[in-house]
Amino acid sequence: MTVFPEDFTWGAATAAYQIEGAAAEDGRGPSVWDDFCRTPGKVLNGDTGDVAVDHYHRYRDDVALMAELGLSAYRFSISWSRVLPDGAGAPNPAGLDFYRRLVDELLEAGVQPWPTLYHWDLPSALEKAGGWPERDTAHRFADYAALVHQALGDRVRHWTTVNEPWCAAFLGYASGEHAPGRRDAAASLDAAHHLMVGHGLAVQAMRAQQPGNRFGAAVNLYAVSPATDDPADLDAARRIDGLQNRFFLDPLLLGRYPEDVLADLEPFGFAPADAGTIAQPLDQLGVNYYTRHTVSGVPGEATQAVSSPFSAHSPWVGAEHVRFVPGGRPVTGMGWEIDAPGLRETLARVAREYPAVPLYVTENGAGYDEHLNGDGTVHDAGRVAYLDAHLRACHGAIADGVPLRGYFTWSLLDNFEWAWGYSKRFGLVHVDYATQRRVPKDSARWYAEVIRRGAL
Ligand code: IFM
Repeated sequence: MTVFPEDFTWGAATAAYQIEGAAAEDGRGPSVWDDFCRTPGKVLNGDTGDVAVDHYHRYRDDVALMAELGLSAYRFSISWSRVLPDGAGAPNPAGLDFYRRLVDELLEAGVQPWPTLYHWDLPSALEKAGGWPERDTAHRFADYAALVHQALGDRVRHWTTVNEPWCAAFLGYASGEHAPGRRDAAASLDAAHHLMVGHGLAVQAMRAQQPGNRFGAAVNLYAVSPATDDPADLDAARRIDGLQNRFFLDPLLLGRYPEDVLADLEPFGFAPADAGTIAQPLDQLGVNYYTRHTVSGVPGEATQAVSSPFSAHSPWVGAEHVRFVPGGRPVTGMGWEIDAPGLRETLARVAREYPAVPLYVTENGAGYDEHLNGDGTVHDAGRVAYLDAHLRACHGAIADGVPLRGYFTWSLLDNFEWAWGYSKRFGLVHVDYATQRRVPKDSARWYAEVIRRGAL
């Protein structure tokens, strides 16, 4: 039997724009994702998060579902524009109140709340003022973090500042596949840097309020392999690993950007004092892991299944041949290769190359295009196999000595999958988007049993 430590955190994750709905209710202001969804051609089928899975109104039922599954923690995000409709200035009491009620409900059900402060839904007013490429946004983020932490910090112990800053910066400002849909390589690097600075300022502000709480960020890391040992492929792997992984891990944990990446990104620059602001001591680091990238630097056809800013609107020079190539593994419904050993490798790498920090897998899961059977079942064997393999990888990492303390699957519920709209389902629980009926899939029952036994 594969037994996990007794105090292992078993969780599931979601994000505000993907589940809440109630986009124009109770004083919520618009975010870049509201605007992006309304721009023709940006989101599949013109889908929006206006209603999403109506969690704003159904949060009590959803917390009851979590309790049924036996989750020890629930990772959710806070909508900045629900709390501060203009991103700054006067707070919206009804918005804060929603999160107070959610936290109370979770605590009552014995599920630890794990909020993330930024999961990509920048208030529109702040984007109009320049968005993340503007330094001021980092300061507004710290103010917002302090406001939310002031309201919830007495009952919420674990805090995540930013989620997947790589996506927010490079999909949002370089490739334009995500909101706000800009295609400006230089701006995307400033955005990445300011997300990091915002993280540091937010940790400082929150820690000053409650030094005993636990603070961290969640980064999306990939295992990266060169397609061959051709020097061009090795260099492509260095570049992808550099911009995808080390460009965020190094400033967070080492207090500097990787030199080789800075050389690739010239003339990107930043104020030297920022390095100290970013590298606040961390109490936890969230690792979101989905797949491995196999990359080549040899000219050839782009065969990537993964949408990426690295190809079309690269924020660096001299990398025109870097491309993703198939690694020959089975894929999920997203076209992402399934590589559980890559998770073990990634966790071991963080533990080996960076100062010790408690790690949590804050996202891991598989998206498919599934449907409910006539008998009210969803047989998602692919997801069960995916989760099983990745949890075994987590167990292996713990056996290797990695300080891995918990695992959150993405996602609790089917939800709005960004530019893919509602076409891809990641949930343990199926949602009928017409009726909002929730039906646990086979994977939900399987995960509940794993949690109950603390073992695979
Ligand atoms: O749905 C997203 C989530 O918002 C961030 N991480 C990846 C997930 C699957 O694409």
